[in-house]
Amino acid sequence: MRSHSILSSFGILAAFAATANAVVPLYDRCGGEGWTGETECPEGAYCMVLNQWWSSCQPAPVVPCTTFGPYINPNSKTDGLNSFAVRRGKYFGTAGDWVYEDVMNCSWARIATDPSEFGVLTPGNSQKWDSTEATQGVFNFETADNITNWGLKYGKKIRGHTLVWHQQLPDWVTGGTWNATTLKAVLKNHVTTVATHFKGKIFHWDVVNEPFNDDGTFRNSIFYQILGESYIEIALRAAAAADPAAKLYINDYNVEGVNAKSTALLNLFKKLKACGVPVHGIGVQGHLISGQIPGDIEVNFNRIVAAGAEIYITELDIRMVVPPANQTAAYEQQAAEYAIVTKACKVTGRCIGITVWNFTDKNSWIPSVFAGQGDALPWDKNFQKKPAYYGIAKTLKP
Ligand code: 9MR
Repeated sequence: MRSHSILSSFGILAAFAATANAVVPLYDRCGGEGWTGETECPEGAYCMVLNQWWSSCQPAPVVPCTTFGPYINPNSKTDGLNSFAVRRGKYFGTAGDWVYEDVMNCSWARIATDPSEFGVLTPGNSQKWDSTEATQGVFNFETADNITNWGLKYGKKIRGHTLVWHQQLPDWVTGGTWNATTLKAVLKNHVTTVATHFKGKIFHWDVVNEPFNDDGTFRNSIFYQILGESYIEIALRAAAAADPAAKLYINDYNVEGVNAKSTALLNLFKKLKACGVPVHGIGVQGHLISGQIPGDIEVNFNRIVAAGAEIYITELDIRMVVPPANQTAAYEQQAAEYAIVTKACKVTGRCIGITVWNFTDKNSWIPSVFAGQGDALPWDKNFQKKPAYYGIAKTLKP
C-alpha cells in the first residue's frame, strides 16, 4: 500500500534497520500483471516496476530518478494529454510528491516529467501546514522546496496546495487555546510566510481548501469556530500581499454539478469579489464515483464563469468498486466519464485546466480511504494507459 510519509531527510541506512514488519523481502517480487501476493516492501525500499509483469522490492534511491526522455515538445502536433490541452489554451497536470513512490520511482518520474502528458504539478502533501509549520513559528520547507523545484526544473507550472485547510493541521493549531486576535495572527503569519517563501514559483494557490459541508453550511473548522467566515478573507488578503502574481483559488469537493455546496462556494466567491477581496478562481476537485457523474457539470461551470471566476479541475479521479465484475465494461464506462468531465473543461472558456490526483492507480489515495474502491486514474498499477486515458485524450485532441 502507498505510504504517505514524506521524506524529510535521506536517512536510508537508518530506515533499513527497521525491516521487522517487512512483508516482501528486499529484491523479491511485489507486483506485476497477475500478481496476487503481498505488495508491501520493507521500509527504505519500494516496489519498483521492472516491466508489465514483474515488480520487485528495491532499495529506495536517495535521489529522484533522472533517466527520462527523449520527450516531445508539448506544442507540437503529437499525442499527450498536456500537448492536446496546450493546443486548446489549457493545461493538463498531475499531483505528485517527494516520496519514494513518485519522484524516486523511475517508472513514475518518466511519465510525470513528460511535457506532452503533464504541464502542471501539484505537490500532494508537502506544502500543507503540518509539513511547513509543524511547530508554531518554525517553518521547514525542505520537502516542499524539493518537490516544487523538481517540478519547475522539468518545466511544470506549480499549483500550490494548500494554505488553509481543516486537515493535516498540527496539533498545536487544532488543540490550541485561541481567541480571534491570536488565531488571526497565526493564520496570517502562516499564509504570509509560506506564500512569500514560494513567491514567483506558484501559478495558482489553493488558498482555502474545503470550506463547506455538503449542505452548503460552513465547515466548523478551528478557523471557522474562532474567526467565522472572516478567516477566508484573512487568508486571501495575506496570500495576495505575499505573492501578487499567483491566481488565488477557493477549492472544494462535491462541487462539480449544481447543488447546495457548489452554490455556497459560488456565493462565497461573489461575496468576496463584491467586497474587493482578492480571489480569482474556483477549484473543483473532481473526486468522482463511476456511475454517479453529475449531469449538469457544464451548467455549473457556466454559472461559475458568469460570476467572473476562472475554474480549474484540481484533483480529478473517478473511483469504482474493485475488482470490477467486468473490467472491460467498467473501464469503458470510466473512460466515457472522464470524457464528460474533460469536455466540460474544454467547452468552458475560462476553465484553465485539469489535474489528476496522481496519474497511476498504484499511487492513488483512494484504496486507503475508501476500502474496496480504486482504479480511479488514467494509468493502471503497471503504468499502462487505461481506456480512461484515451477518453481524456480523444476529447482534448484538437
Ligand atoms: O493525497 C493526499 C493524501 O496523500 C493525504 O493522505 C490526504 C490527507 O487528508 O490528503 C490527500 O489529498 C487531499 C487533498 O489535499 C484535498 N482534497 C482531498 C484529497 C484526498 O484526500
